[in-house]
Amino acid sequence: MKKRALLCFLKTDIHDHKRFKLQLEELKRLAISMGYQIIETVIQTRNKKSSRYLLGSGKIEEIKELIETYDIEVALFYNVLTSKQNYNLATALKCEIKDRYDLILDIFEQQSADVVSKLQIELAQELKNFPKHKIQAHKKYKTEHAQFRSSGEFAYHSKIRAHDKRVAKIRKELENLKRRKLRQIADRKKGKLPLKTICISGYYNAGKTTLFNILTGANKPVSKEPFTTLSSKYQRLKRKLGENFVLIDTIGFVYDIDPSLIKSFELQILDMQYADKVLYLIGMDDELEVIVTKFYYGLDLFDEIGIDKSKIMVIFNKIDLCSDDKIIVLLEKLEKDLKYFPYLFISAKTLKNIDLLVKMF
Ligand SMILES: Nc1nc2c(ncn2[C@@H]2O[C@H](COP(=O)(O)OP(=O)(O)OP(=O)(O)O)[C@@H](O)[C@H]2O)c(=O)[nH]1
Ligand SMILES: [Mg+2]
Repeated sequence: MKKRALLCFLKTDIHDHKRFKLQLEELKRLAISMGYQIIETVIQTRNKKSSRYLLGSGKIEEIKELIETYDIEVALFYNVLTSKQNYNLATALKCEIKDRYDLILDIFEQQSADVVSKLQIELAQELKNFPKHKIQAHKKYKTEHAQFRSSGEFAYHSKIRAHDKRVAKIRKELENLKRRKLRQIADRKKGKLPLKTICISGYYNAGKTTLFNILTGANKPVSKEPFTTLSSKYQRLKRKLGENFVLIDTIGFVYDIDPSLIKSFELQILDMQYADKVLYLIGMDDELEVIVTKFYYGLDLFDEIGIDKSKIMVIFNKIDLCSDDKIIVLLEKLEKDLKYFPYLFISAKTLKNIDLLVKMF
């Protein structure tokens, strides 16, 4: 049975329509991919967030009614909530509360199969959820009967200690894995014939793994679902296409992701930082305005995670799904910024321009 969900969104910029549309679409896509049944969507436009509930108290009353009428089990907020807001909302609405950050972490958790991703996700969850659990535990032991207070207090402090211990342990394990990865990166550059690394990067669903598979002969999983690939995959370029290249397929990003969330994938970021070239793959199946918005956001994200612009190649994929006119209009819209990058239009499905792409390596 699918969980019945209500989507909630606080829109703080009255004049913005484009970004908002994309943000809401993205929230719906993520919620559906996590198996929620979306029953209703509540949007409030006001320029100030309420520190108590994020949304105004009138809106909260409205949401309460919707939850009762439609038997809603979870309220999914686009906006990232503070621990206090989360606690207040859960108390007032009496249903499960999740924000976009939690939702993305849930998808990551569902998709993760390898040790590195699991550790990184667990650490991000510990750091995100702990302040919320702390508030809950604190309220609980304060409201318990006085004579039980000391035992409640003990449980509370032992929980904090367990959290700190677990976080320290994960950090140490990740640090070891990071050192091992840096050694592997250095080894690739050392040999007689140093290997050049090409990292395929970009939004989820852009076709990164599809491209990786055709360039290397691998058979890694491909799907329309968000974050099919989490941990990095490495494989040599097919021999007939060229010598001494290693391709890397890695985690995709999502529009408007919290930078701290993408930074939790430190090991995958190392792959992008140390690659000789980064292919910034963009799907041409989105609407034109969405492609433009995503293009600029992606560039900012590369900047944020320390990827040198000089090694980025912009690759527009899925041209089998779009008209020539769309390509012409897109080029006009991006003209002023695209000129700083080598770029190409390809189709990883029909193999259009794949030979030209390899020549650009
Ligand atoms: N029509 C068309 N579909 C494509 C093309 N490239 C990829 N796809 C499809 O797009 C979807 C996503 O492809 P993936 O290769 O899994 O995308 P990804 O970028 O690796 O996604 P994540 O691993 O989730 O980050 C799949 O359904 C592919 O079959 C293309 O050139 N044309
Ligand atoms: Mg993939």
